[in-house]
Amino acid sequence: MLGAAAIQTAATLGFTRVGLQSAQAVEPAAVEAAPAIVIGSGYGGAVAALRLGQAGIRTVVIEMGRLWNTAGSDGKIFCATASPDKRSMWFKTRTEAPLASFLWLDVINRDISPYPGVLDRVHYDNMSVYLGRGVGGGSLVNGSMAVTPRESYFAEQFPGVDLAEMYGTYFPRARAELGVNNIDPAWFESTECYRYARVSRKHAEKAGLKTTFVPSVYDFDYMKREAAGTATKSALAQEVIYGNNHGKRSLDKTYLASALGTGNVTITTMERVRAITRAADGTYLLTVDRIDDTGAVVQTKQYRCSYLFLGGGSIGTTELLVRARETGTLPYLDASVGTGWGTNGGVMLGRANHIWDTTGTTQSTMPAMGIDDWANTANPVFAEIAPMPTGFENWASLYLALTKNPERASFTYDAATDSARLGWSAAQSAVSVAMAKKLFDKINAANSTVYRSDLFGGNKVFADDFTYHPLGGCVLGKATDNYGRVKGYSRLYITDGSLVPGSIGVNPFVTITALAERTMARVLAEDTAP
Ligand code: FAE
Repeated sequence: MLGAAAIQTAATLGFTRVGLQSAQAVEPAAVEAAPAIVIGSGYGGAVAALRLGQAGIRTVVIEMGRLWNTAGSDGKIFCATASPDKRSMWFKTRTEAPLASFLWLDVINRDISPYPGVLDRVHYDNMSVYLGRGVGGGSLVNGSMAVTPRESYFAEQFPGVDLAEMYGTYFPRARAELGVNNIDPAWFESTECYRYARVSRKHAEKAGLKTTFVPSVYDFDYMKREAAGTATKSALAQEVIYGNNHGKRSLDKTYLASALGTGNVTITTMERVRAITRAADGTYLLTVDRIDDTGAVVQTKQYRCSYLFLGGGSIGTTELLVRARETGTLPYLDASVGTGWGTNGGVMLGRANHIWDTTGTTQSTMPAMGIDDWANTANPVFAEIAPMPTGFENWASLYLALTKNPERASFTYDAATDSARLGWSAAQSAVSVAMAKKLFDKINAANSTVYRSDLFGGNKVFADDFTYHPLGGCVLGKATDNYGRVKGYSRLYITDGSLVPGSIGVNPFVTITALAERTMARVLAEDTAP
């Protein structure tokens, strides 16, 4: 448990904006209760927690991962990417890094012992999904790229959302709270750690393409000190997908720290919500499995609340609601729950550089530049220039291309495993690959370069079987109203990436955060108890 406030029984709860009169009469002793519960502590959950706490509403956040605040025997909270140990991945026996090989050699992944590590890779047919686990969700493992989507594409994806309000109020609010900062362009031009990005820019420009700087929630001043040798290295020490020990403004340092600071928010960890039902009095009852470091369920608990906020992410929230609808615990959920899922059109690929185009032995793990060809209506692509921080010169340029892939998939409930199955096909990934290939064929042609085929296992050139950006499943305006209120149930809300209809054209966490801010502003203003 975190925070100043312990969870209290409903009989002793005090409320300011949200009432709970009906719930107080029927409190079984074994049920822990709060006026509001938030499931998950990623972007959507963290925004909900802060705004509920500031409104004076006692709130419990339930997170299935750990709190990452204790150093291991090496003195570090997170393990090194180059020598990952059990802290790296969520109950795996071997790491499953996105870059699976180098020069076709299996030198990247390591055997590890199963443990509630920080990065998960969830496997479905034809697609696997990387997710952050722990207090802070995806913010613990992501690349910090804090991109606001183009207004025109946001409008296409969210036709019911007021653009002036989004771009005038909620995006700026999200960026401020997340601590978004920009790289000093002069430093970018001179530092060794972004040589790789400058090389990729040169190659893109030779093909007539534009590049753009990308804002970040990694503290660029800290990174400068890393480069100068006056701060402990993190982005410059290959740290990213298994956690950053320094420099990153992850949610535990921003939204969640502020939420705890209100004194009204408590976070429980290593507790996984399994089922949601609605009691006759209108409160929500959650069945929650408490797990230990081996993954064993050591206790099954019940929580109850009047207001339930779902922040388990595209995968977590969608699975909970698909299960609830199909097992009949929330039978009135809309038929669109479980639909509208996409990968943000993402494909990873590498290019082989000429011997004179060195990308450097020290590469910042935090991308700071992208190739922006989204305005090309024939083939819209935004490609982040990604690092490949091997610690030695590898003559590779790596990219995560986000394409305007219109393909969407649905989840179905599998009773045998009590889980949601994703119906994504290889042909749906091929659409993203074709778009990425068009752009990078052009870059290769202009620079007389070729693709790398040694990085993703076999001779795979385009890594199209995993995503960092699972989006959708409970799309805004379909599974919910226009503000994230779940259709069919009152006082049930979604604030996470499941609202985004499969694609947003840029890295998604700023959008998820801003939409959550918009939902919370509306809900706190309107959904008060009688
Ligand atoms: P998320 O952050 O995934 O949080 C969900 C939380 O809920 C997690 O902590 C879960 O453990 C927890 N949870 C789920 N189910 C349950 C349950 N049943 N019971 C209790 N707890 C539960 O969701 N995005 C960017 O914008 N820029 C980047 O540079 C970037 N890089 C990325 C790099 C990597 C390696 C990865 C994996 C992702 C990256 N992303 C990036 C994506 C971004 O992190 C992701 O879109 C957001 O984290 C999604 O936010 P949500 O709030 O939807």
